[in-house]
Amino acid sequence: SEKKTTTDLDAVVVGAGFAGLYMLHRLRGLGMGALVLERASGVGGTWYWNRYPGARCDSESYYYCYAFSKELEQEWEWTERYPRQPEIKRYLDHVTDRFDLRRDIRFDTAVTAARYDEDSRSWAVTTDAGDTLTCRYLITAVGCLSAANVPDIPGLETFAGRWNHTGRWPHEGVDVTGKRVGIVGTGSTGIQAIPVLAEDAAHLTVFQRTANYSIPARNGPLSAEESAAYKASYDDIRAVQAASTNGHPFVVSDRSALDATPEERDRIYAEAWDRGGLRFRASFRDLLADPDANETASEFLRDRIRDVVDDPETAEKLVPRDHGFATKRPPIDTHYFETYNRDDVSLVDVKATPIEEIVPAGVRTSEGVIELDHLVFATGFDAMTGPLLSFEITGTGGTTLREAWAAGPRGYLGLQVSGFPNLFTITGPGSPSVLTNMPTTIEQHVDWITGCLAHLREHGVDRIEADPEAERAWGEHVQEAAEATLLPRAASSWYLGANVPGKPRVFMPYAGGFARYTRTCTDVAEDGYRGFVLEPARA
Ligand code: NA7
Repeated sequence: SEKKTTTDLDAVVVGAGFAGLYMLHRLRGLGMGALVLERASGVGGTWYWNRYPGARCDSESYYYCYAFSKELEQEWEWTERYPRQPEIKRYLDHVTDRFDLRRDIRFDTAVTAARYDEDSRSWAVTTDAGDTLTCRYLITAVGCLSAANVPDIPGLETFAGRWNHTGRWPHEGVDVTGKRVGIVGTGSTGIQAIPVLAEDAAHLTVFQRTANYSIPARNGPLSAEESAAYKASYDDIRAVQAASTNGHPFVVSDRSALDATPEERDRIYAEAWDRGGLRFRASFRDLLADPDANETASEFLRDRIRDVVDDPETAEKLVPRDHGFATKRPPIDTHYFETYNRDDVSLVDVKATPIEEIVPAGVRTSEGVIELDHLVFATGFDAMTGPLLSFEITGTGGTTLREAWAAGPRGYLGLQVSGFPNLFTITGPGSPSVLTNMPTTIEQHVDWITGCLAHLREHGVDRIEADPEAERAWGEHVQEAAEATLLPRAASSWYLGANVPGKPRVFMPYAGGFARYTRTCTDVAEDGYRGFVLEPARA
């Protein structure tokens, strides 16, 4: 096909998920010419790709959505407490059409490279169709969890059955009825998929590396009354989210777990357990700050696993000991631990019984071959940096982002990287992103970038770049904020890059809290974009 060159766009946005869609809407509002490039055939990002059985959001539907349009908030009807993947995909399709976004999205178009040109102060973006687009601003909306991590297990190519990564699930679905299925991974994804796969499979074998805590989701249909009540209180809900640590509309208790008597603590945890969901974390103020406080919650949750799982040996394998509750991303579930009471489900602890190789018939562990027809990798993602390094971004002096990040990601506010002028990274490393309710964080970033672009235009500026010193100070602050919590102590956490062999161990998201982060971003802007170097357009 003929190679096309599109020039003089104000902005190119990479990705058409929650972030890219809203960014396009705001760029339109500025009267800017913008295009979104999307490798998938439809909108949705995470919610386009993650179609595995049981795929569902762990945030509740009434706040896992955009806040920018009151009309949208009022007209959309969620059907369940936690939305399933198809429902979120429908929502994002609705948003796309309602705001007439589709005409400026190029689907089935993957960006292969982007190169900054200092003479024209613009980016040249090339696509897998061989097209080139030039634009003043390049804005990545590639998500934090979109680069699939498939473990490099010897012999995978010899497997006679089929295998899939959960984040690349076939759109036609996978029928596991009557099949012997294996699943590797017990993170949020595995914990959602395991009970659903167990229903259909002839036998399910779970390969667990690190045992995990999980809180029951207590999912169910959203009644008309509940829905109406949320809709009537959106102003309050949004205010609580804005003032929160994690972008969820929960008020964290101001009590220390250590000030409560054991009986009080048990009562509070039992109530949180019965209510279900991520709110469990808000039971006390110091669960993520004080190891002794954390241990009280961890121990409560270990006991629940022992209550639920009938076979004591299996229960002990499932009890987490390597990390404290919520120091890794805490999963929530529907009948996860109960699933191990089925006689057609078995658990392999791969730390005790390692996977040695994959053979045509299945998985060979140190104890022999487990025969399988289908193998599922719920093995997570090359988080935060993976998506940004999946195509080659070249900044000033011919330096690539991969080179700049060889020792781990750096960036200012998670929004810009020095050496890469006019590049904005929505939910980039060093932003709160994955520690928060994503749509909330995304809107804050997009709004900030929109304000910044308006400011640049107003002041005749056409080049903005993070100052290396401000970037260094921010990096230090990100590490200090992490050290003030228990999060960096979870050695196997993907927040640290620990799940990807060879990845630098750097704590990537900003753990200082969403409200504090937002205040910092606002101050920086009000202070004339402190820490950014702004250069007026050349005559
Ligand atoms: P996660 O949370 O990274 O979980 C991946 C799971 O796969 C986890 O249990 C890993 O064990 C396991 N894993 C990864 N590689 C291997 C190998 N090589 N062998 C055995 N087991 C392995 O990804 P999810 O998709 O569940 O969730 C990602 C996020 O999506 C989630 O946090 C939410 O934000 C939504 P490990 O713990 O590394 O020992």
